[in-house]
Amino acid sequence: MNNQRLEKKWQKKWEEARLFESEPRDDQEKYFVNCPYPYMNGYLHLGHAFTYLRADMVSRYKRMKDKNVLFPFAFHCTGTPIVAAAQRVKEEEESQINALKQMGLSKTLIKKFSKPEEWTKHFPDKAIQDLKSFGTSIDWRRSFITTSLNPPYDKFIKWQFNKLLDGNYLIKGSFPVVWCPKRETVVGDHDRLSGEGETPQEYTLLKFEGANHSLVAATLRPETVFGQTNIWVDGHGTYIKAKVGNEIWVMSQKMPFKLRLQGHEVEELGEVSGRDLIGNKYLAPQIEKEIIVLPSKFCDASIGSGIVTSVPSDSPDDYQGLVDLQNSPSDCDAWSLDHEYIKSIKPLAILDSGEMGTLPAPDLCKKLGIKNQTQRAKLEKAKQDLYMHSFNHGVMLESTGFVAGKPVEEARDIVKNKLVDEGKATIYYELTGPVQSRWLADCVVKIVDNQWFLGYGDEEWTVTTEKALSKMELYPAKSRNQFEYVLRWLKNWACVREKGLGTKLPWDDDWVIESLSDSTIYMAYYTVAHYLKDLKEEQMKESLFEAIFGEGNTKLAAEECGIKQADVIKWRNEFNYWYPYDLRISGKDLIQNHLSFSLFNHTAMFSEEKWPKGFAVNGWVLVEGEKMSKSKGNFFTLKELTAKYGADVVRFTLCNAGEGLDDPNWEISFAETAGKKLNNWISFIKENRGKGRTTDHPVDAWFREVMADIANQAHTAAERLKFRTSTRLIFFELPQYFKWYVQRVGEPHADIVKEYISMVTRGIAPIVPHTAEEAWSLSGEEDFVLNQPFPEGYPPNQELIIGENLIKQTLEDTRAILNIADIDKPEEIVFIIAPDWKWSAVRTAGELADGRGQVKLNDLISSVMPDLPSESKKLGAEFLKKWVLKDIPSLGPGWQKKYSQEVNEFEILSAAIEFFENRFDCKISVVEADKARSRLVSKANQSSPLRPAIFVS
Ligand code: A2H
Repeated sequence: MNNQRLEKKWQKKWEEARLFESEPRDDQEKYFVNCPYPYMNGYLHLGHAFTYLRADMVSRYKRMKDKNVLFPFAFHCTGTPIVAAAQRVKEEEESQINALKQMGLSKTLIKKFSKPEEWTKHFPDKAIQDLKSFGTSIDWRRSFITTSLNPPYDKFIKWQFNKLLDGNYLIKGSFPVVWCPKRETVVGDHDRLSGEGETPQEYTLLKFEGANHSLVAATLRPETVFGQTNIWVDGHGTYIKAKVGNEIWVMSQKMPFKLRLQGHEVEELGEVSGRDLIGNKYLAPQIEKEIIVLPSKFCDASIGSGIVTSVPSDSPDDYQGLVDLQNSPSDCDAWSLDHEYIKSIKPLAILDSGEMGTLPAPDLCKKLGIKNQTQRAKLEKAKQDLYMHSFNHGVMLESTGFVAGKPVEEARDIVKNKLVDEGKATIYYELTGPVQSRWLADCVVKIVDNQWFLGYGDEEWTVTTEKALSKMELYPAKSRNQFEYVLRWLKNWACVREKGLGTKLPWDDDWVIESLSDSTIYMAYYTVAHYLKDLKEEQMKESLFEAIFGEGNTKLAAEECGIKQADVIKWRNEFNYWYPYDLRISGKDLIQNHLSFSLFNHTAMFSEEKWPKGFAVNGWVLVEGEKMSKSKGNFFTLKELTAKYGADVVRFTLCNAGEGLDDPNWEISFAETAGKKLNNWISFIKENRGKGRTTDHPVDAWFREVMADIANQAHTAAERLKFRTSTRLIFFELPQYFKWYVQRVGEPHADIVKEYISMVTRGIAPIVPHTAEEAWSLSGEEDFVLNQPFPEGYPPNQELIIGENLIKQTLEDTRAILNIADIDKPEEIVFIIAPDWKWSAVRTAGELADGRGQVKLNDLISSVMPDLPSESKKLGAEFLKKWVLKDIPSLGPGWQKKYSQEVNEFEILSAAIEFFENRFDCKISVVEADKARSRLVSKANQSSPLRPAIFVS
């Protein structure tokens, strides 16, 4: 049977059995897992598939752990991308039409995509098909799309925002936002082609008064004004003179535009060349001294005003710029500057940067061997190091007067506020880095009035959210630092915008709630989504949501909304049953927004027992070690991969791609061979089911322990969501042991065959569910494998495990020796086992070993030698040396455990004589080293515990 037919068969059976339609059950513990819904402007791809597979593996695993599992799924349509793309289709823009063509859409269909609604229908439908073919265990009855296109969800979000407003979680004000000048809209992270994470940054714009105009310069360090020595401009650049309010400023060419967006009235008056500014003097703010304008190469016209105030004591750029001029009489000449005067300019110490001293910039430049201002990389590093260091450790010196003795951190705001109050500076914003919007425009900062913000910067809210985090289980545990950092770092978040699909602010129709803000508590909505679907507009009053999700009275809500009270109670109970969610799985890139926002909003909206219980984060999928991208041609949709390989192969390959925070890597060679591996398992079952002997064999007990051991390890891994590890153990390691078992016993025991088939099949069921169901039914079992327990095992009997390893090791060693000695047909083989004194020496070494298993030779010699019988002393010293220097390193950490067991090597090997004789077709015997005589004596000296000496002739 072809894999895809087999997969369809099982998908149909699951659907008919309604296996994934989860209902509350009082007698069973619930487990609610979810993952971020995808944005609906295209088909699902391999990156989506990885996260959704993880959620599906957990769902299936938890079902096998007898949990009542809910795994729902929905579709995100909020924001501008869909609207923008639909608009482009309407305008018949070629690249947009081609993108849709490439998705395989027909011409007539593409026409329909000029309406946003078409996107929100077409792509969810396709995503459902794709995820069903992928074998996901989703309860599709609870699916929905976001935005006002779905009235119940729209009402739910309105209820949320009214409640946030009541709770003072929303702040209104004028705020700097990232702005697309082309589309005239706020640009969230999702609306960017590049520049994710960049934000507006506050600068102090200093004014330098001249005879008939002022120069303006943006600084991040207003507290350093005390150390100003000169002003930098780009001598080859062109500046703009403009009237700003009542003042006349000289600034970069781009600045008038930016200033207007930040609320200034600007009238451009004409151009000024950089060269004409050089040599002039201007009154510097705060120090009220005239300082000279000098040329520099590092002035960047795209930052601030393109003019920089120079503080050579604390800015590596400024210091190096000055040194360059001082070193070059010819440059001074070329700019008509007096070289002697330039040489007289000295850095002024203004603050103490602790271990970096009071003139940190000159010191650092010399230390790093910076030669001139064009060494950008070195200067950039010096700049960053010093910036952080001064902020954290700097203290203002006496010479700074009103801020003397204050830490830099405090002085910065004091100086800034004073200069702004005196009209000598103003606040100005620039982005922390370049941002390009979806509409291909370079973004800038705009100050927007009447903006609404979620107050993630609020101290009290942050502390409550930190408390919620502290109670959560995180996978992997080491992601906790990142979450802690983000909760502290998050500032107020602009949660509305002027355009796009979504839910309007309930009290202000001009604003649409943006896409990261309407997807923070929707996991709660899943619990009742299938009930709310059919309600009429007038039935969806706030009281209904309050009664289901909050403290509301069900009777009053039922009356107001015209719904049966019994229904409202049922829905409320269903929410209470499933909530909070147990696990949300997501890419690690969403820690800094989606996941943290979800946590913040839960603490605002719900009582403590409804706060999320777990987050799992994973890396980004790589294809053959490279980032997946359309331009590289290594971009795969879920649909094409499932069509090519079948769902289980895609799942198996993705599961094998990685676990934890590392980026999972899709290996094509694995995908190419995975199908065969899975089919082999089916064939194995067909050949071996019902077979096996019914009499006992001594080695049976060993294999039972191995199964228990592997199951135990796999179970531990699966509990930490490490399904790659669990699958490797069960599907790759255990079969190797089974092979050995068959070698040892000839025909395996029937019970063991049955148990082995059952265990492997159950162990791989969360990962490759179709193959597992087929295998389960082929092996003659009833019901779905999904309803069976995942293997758990137990800590095995170590004696049995070590004993069998001794036989395996001895077989391998013997083969190696025969090989080296080039003996085809040995006449006799003798295994000579180590004497007791070697065992006790090794145990003593185990007691002396440090955490990494290492032992000091001298310590071992002085503990062991006195107790050795005199005839063994010489041999003893040699043995101890070899053990510490050669054996321990090759055994690896934790070796001690193996040797702490009582192992009767003589008995174990003697019991396997027949097995060895069959292998080597000669006489085999086992001798204890101290009983070895004549020809065996010298060989016997080589024996070690668990490594008998092997004599062959
Ligand atoms: B800072 P960001 Cl003491 N081109 O001010 C090049 N550099 C510019 C610039 C432009 N158009 N506009 C501003 N800058 C400089 C003082 C200072 C600064 C000290 C120490 C460090 C320091 C005195 N120069 O900046 O990363 C300004 O110099 C280190 C971060 O490009 C401004 O602050 O945004 C800083 O660069 C802005 O740095």
